[in-house]
Amino acid sequence: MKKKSYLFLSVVALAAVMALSACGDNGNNNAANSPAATASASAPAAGGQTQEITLEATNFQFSPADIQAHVGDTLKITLKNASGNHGVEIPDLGVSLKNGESAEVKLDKAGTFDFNCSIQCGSGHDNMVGTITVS
Ligand SMILES: [Cu+2]
Repeated sequence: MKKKSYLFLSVVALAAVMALSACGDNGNNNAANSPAATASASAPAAGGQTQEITLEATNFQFSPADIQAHVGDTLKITLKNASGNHGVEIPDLGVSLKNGESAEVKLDKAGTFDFNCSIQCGSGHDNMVGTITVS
């Protein structure tokens, strides 16, 4: 009976020892040179903020016409007619405002909510639209 199995085990053991010792090499440690994390300059992405928005209506547009918000935010919207006579309605959010009126809406779902002028104000009435994007 040959003792091949003992020989095999010895080779394996030797290989294992060599592999372990190879890990002893100390690589360059550049942690000290790492730049400090740059301060976050952007607004927090999480919802829960209250945004006060004065929607200014002129002949014939709203400003701002593109409103961005996050789920969980509350929008306080006030309509202000700067020229002409306009109203605003946001059908999907159940909001309808006349000049000088305000409404507070809690945004509890993501989506795109269109708003439009609610008073037949003239030739550009159909152009008076905007969007609230909630993400
Ligand atoms: Cu109108």
